[in-house]
Amino acid sequence: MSRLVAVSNRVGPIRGATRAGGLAIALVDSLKASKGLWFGWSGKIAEASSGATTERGGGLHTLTTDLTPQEHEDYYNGFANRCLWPLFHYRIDLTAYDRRYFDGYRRVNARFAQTLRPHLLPDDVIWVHDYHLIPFAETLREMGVDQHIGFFLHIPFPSREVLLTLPHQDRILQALMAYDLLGFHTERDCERFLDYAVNEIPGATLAGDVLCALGRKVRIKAFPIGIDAREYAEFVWTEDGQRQWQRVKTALRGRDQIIGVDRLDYTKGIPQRFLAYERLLQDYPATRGQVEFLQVAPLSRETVPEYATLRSELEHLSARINGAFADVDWTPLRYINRTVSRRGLAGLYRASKVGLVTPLRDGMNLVAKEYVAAQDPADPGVLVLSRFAGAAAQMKAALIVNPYDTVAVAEAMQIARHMPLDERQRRHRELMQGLLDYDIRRWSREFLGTLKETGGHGD
Ligand code: GDG
Repeated sequence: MSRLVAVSNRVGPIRGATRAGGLAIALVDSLKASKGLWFGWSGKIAEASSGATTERGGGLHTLTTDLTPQEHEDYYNGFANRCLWPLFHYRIDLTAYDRRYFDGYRRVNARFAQTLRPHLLPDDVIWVHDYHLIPFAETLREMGVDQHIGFFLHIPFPSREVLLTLPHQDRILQALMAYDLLGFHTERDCERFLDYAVNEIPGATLAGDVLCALGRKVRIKAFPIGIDAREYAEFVWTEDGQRQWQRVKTALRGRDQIIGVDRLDYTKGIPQRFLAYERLLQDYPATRGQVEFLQVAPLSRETVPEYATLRSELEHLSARINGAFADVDWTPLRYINRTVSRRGLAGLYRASKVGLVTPLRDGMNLVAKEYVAAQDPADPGVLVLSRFAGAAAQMKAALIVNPYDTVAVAEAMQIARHMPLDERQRRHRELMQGLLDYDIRRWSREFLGTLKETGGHGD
């Protein structure tokens, strides 16, 4: 059995951490099964980048390296989070291209690849994750590494016209061609990538799902990420799950709760969602005093200026809505920046009649899946889901909305609140079946299976 080497910007959190998510769990499973190695940034910033640290424990082998303050600024904050992240989410207006960022991004990727190189074994299968590490394989190939290397993009792949606005986008495309397999969440992402590659690389050809260009062959395939739905449903019954569920039920006193859960990020459409909720209270006066909206939005990327702007916008909007509609015994909108434990979150979902997942763009969106998994099959809540989330391609039994249309989103909240039980059950059954059919373990199994049979496409 070949060994899995997983490469991601952050290694872990592995277990016990409040934010340990499905991805970490899926990787840990596959890593343990193959006695694999997990490599990436330690999460620490140190004045001098001091080689790498190896750790073994709990059946897991990790290799991590620190970033210098300059590397952190250029590679992580700069090119990854102020350039690729907004651009790939269609926010050209927020994309801050800077040549320094791009150089730093390539330098860190090259240094990471050089750090990993001596630890590689001839039969290794290497799985690189996400937009931080696009050029990683290119350096490995330059150093003669010919093992199977796959890449999975967790965020959307944008349309060709959007990508062409990025200076040096051809370097990104060239870097992607160093892999054997490129995985995306949806068929639409694959199509957008192929449209871009076939039209922008002279001489590129496509045979089935294999792209031939620049002397290499790369397979392109969709692998929609899932969750462990069975385990997630159990979270409701844990101590934390029960505690949060009961707290909310007591506080609600029979009112309907609508819930939103997102990292505080401008891609998630939180201001538009607040406006849609305001619209609900305006257009349907009977909802006043009868519904509460809970938005959990833990802070993220706080050192990136666009996130600070979003934070103050949301503080302003939430104050405006509560100021206009609150009563002495009713707070229409509860907006919290605190991180809730993973199990506690399941209790909050369970206590909510409506799950409002309305990103402006999203690779997949796991909150949509978690909300469904946490529902009571006998009396389930209703998922209202943005058509621009990758999840919408799979979760067709949700109420699909356009997040920019605040009137329609307000209307969907009303439809969800008043949906008859048999329709809620039917939709929930269909959604849950989808989650069970294609869960997180199948996602990693299929990606790795495809990668192993795909290798050797290089020149
Ligand atoms: C990227 C892509 C793609 C949120 N608040 C709390 C908390 N969370 C957890 C959720 C969920 C996760 O964070 C968020 O996952 P998403 O999928 O919604 O979004 P991103 O973080 O942007 O992830 C995305 C994903 O990668 C996987 O490929 O789906 O499209 O953007 O699990 O529950 N967890 C806890 N407390 C919180 O307060 N414990």
